[in-house]
Amino acid sequence: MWGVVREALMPVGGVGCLPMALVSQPGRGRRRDARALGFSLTELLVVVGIIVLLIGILVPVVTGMYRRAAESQTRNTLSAAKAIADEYELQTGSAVNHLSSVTTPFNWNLKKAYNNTTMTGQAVISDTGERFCWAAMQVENTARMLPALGGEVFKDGDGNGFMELRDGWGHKIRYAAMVSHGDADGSDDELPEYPRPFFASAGYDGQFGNAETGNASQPPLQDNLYSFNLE
Ligand SMILES: [Ca+2]
Ligand SMILES: [Ca+2]
Repeated sequence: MWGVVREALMPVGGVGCLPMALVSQPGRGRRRDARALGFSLTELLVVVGIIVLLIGILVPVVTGMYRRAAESQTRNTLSAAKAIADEYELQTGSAVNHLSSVTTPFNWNLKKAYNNTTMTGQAVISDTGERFCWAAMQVENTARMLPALGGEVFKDGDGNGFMELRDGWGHKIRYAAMVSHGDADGSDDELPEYPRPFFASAGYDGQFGNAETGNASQPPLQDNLYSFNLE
């Protein structure tokens, strides 16, 4: 290979400073003409190798940049959500209980999701993040704060009629709070215990681990993000 490169780069032989092409050398001229028609296999392999090397370097860099941006956006959302939860508690005297079932007539959330189409009936909110959003939309101050997070964060991404918060990867953000029997996370045992209401993102993998059982088959907890890390 180096022989090929050296021959291509070295000043060509010939008379004085005249290039080889201008000097009559019938045999070598034919060989160069043939090579000038295209790349040799060796040259192609070198080019392909360089491209593969560049992809190998660039893909992790771009992936890392995307992940850091998503994490940054998620931390901002978690922090903002925590501020909204604090404001809710200030206004109402208690945190949103994430375990109580909320049965409500189809409401603002549903109208918002379905372009103000009027619907009737009852719906039960089972998702903790949707329950928080629904409760916070009933209080004047927090009802203004949630939409201010933007349409990519505060949305009804699953189209079930209830708004939720989404993290930087588009996954639902969970909500947990202390309940009367003293269990911080109740039945949501993939969320850690914590004495104050908090929000949680499952991170880039979109999965929570199992904090209480330590089940080895569950994904690790390390990439999850919690609002209480920000305090
Ligand atoms: Ca929803
Ligand atoms: Ca995770």
